[in-house]
Amino acid sequence: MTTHRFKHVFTRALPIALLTVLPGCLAQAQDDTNMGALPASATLPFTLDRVAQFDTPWAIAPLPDGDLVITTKPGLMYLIHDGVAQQISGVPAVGYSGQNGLLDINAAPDFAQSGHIYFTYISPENALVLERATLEGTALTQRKQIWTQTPGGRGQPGGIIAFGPDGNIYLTVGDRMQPDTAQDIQNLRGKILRLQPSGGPALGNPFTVQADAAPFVWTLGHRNAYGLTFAPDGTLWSHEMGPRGGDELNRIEKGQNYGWPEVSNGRQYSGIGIPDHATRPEFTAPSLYWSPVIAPSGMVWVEGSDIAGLDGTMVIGALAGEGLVQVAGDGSRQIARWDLDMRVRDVAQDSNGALWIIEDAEDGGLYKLVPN
Ligand SMILES: [Ca+2]
Repeated sequence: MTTHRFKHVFTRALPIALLTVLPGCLAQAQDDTNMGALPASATLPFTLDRVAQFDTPWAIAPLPDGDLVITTKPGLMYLIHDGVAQQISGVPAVGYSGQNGLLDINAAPDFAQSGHIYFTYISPENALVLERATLEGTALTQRKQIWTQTPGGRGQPGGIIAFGPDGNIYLTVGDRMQPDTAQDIQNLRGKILRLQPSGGPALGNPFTVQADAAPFVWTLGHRNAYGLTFAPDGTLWSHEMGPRGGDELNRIEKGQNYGWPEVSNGRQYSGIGIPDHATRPEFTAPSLYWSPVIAPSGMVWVEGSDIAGLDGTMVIGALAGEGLVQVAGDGSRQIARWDLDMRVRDVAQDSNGALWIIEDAEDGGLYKLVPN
């Protein structure tokens, strides 16, 4: 990788003075931000309590009363109350295939009053849809499509929902396996969108002067982001899957371009190289990256946990990494990596402070993390 990076640096015209210091700096920077080769932690600060299991669960939504809602990729939704799962009725038909299906779910910040719950799925027509419904007991009612991707696409759907402190919805949309669309401001793939909870682009988005799709865009140049979370100070963090290598943790800032597919710290699956972020300063580089990959999926900012050392940090699920990864709250380093011998699809913290994970498998477990 280092040689690869130098090749791209040296093809650019750089002052001689810079060349004398740059190689060392870049090699250092690369080592400092690649978390992929760091060893797993020898001990776990928790044990796992398997509470329930589902066919290919995808996301966990904590509710204010301590209950959870679980989605499954094939298209079912469950309410978990006192460890017992009840199926939720009124869920729309989804296009279930490969990476597509019923995806993320979040209770609205005013759920206790409104009962509003927001979820994403791939429609039978292969479009990513953001929908709002009212959860009444174990039934979805008053469903409304807030946003529908036009055109749709193939895999790599994204679909992660986060509510901002500004009251708006932030939504990841994957590149749908059409990488070049991530750089097209008028194509809502490979983006993070910012929407009003009732639908329509949020006020103050960076590209409002342009017509049609662009007013929804908050950031661009993303590949397939399955993690999105706000820190208490309002910082928005996201992670995304790289190609072969180069999974990224990104600090998300208004109007920034994160570079996909022009730059990546990974390679194409064919083995063909892609220029690193450092070769193109107009693109925002990741805070951390993972080569080899962990395939990050799900992310939570932890506050008020009974597990030692977690507060003020972010915990990320890992599919290929088969466990959890803990990163510092400022995105500066990986603190721990816990091997759990399972593909972790999502991680969440309930209203009582307990952490939960779900496993990407046909008999995928829902586990509570119990402090040691
Ligand atoms: Ca990037």
